[in-house]
Amino acid sequence: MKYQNPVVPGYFPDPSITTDGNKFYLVNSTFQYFPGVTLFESDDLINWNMIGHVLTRESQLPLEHAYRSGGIYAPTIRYNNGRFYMITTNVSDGGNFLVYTDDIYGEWSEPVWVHQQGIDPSLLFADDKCYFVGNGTDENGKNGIFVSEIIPETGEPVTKPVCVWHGTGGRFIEGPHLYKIGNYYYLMCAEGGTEYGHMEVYARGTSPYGPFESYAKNPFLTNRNMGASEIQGVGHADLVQDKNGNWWMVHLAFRQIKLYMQHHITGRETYLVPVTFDEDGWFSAGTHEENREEGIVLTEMETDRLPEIEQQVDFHYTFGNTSVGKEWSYMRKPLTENILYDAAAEKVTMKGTDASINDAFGAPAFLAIRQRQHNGKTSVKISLKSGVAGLAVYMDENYHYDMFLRKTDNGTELVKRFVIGPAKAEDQIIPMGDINEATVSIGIGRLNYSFSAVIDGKEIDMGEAINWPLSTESAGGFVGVLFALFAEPESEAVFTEFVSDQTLK
Ligand code: 6LW
Repeated sequence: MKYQNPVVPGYFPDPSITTDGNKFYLVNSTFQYFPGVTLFESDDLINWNMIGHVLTRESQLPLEHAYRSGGIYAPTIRYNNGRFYMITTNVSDGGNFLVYTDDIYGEWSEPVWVHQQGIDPSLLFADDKCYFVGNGTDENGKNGIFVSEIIPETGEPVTKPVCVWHGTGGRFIEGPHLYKIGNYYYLMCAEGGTEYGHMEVYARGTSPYGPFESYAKNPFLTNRNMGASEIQGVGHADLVQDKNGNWWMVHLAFRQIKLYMQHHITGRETYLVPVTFDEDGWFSAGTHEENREEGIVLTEMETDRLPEIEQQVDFHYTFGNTSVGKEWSYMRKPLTENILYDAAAEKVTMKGTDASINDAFGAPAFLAIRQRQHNGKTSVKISLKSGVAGLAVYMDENYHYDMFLRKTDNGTELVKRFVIGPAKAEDQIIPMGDINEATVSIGIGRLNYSFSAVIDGKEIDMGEAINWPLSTESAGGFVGVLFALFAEPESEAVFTEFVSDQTLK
């Protein structure tokens, strides 16, 4: 059968996977957005149903100091003895910590802080021990992977961290995961940075502390030589075994818009590739088409390891079929008093806070859902009571395109605004007189967004804009584009009739 990559499209980076022997579970990093660490379940590895988030309380997720793409970095999920553990880093507040739960559908524990350097922490449960694995800097200032033993329920160290591997020489060794499979410990990491040179490498040894012998064909998974491929930035992977004994790997990558339009909009996403062990216990991953030594990743993957199953690649979101805490995210803080989400009435009432969507910090009245594909349209009806409220296609506070209503002394107006770094342009202003309501739409294309509105039954075409300024290549950072409902300070509005249709083709 054929399946489509990414298996979780849209900004769902740094995937980590585990299984309780029944289902598969997946987590991703979430940076400055609340709640934190998306959590999915799957029976077949290609269709992922969102359970919700791991970090759902402010006591677990202080994001006050989280700058854009700060906050929660790469998580790891592991299952051991009936208990799930998720370990991650809050780079803006507190560093490395873990939480655990015995009920994957329930609440997770309060944070257990693990006072060790580095990012991308991971756990290995083996032989009744729990190993902490993370990246860091050795005494010579060189990046490497550190391993120590800890007590997971308290975070207490049992042994001192030891630098066990420096990787194969690529920059930014990160995303380490340690496994015990048969008689070997396998240490797998990303190198090359999370951009176009990204790659995955591994080494193995007979002790968790090494010495580790590097696989002869490293990097074993990368698209860095695949200039014409839509998929770029392949790395940061995690292994899992299915019920039939087959091995798989989830990893992050992104979809560039075109061969000569090298930018991406939807952030880093989650991909799936098959993994094969040879008789000497070394593994390879992805496909080896074009006789490449390294494994590569394609948008359409052929496999005989899965039965014929349909895969969900198109998304239809409304206020009725989504919820806050699942598809919708707040900025930094759950603003339940300012943002009333009424699923039954399919409406959201928003009151501004003291923060604007143009601010680098603070918690504006903001509720956002991911852009997951490159075709479709997002629309919402806005009834403005006061101030400024609208719909944005939003990368971060410095890069967003907005369609908003604004009250002025001469009545209400509809504004299309581009915020592109230091340039903030109100591109079109349409006076609405004493009408306070409009449906605004942002169409999604591969290269452009298009803008339109309906005011008093009259359709208005408001043109197109190239999407490049909102891309990661322009804005920087680790997240992807979102569709955000917002109300500015001293504003109030009601949003209804939200529809976001997003399709692969
Ligand atoms: C992640 C690390 C990385 O923790 O970026 O560039 C961080 N690579 O692996 C955020 O995704």
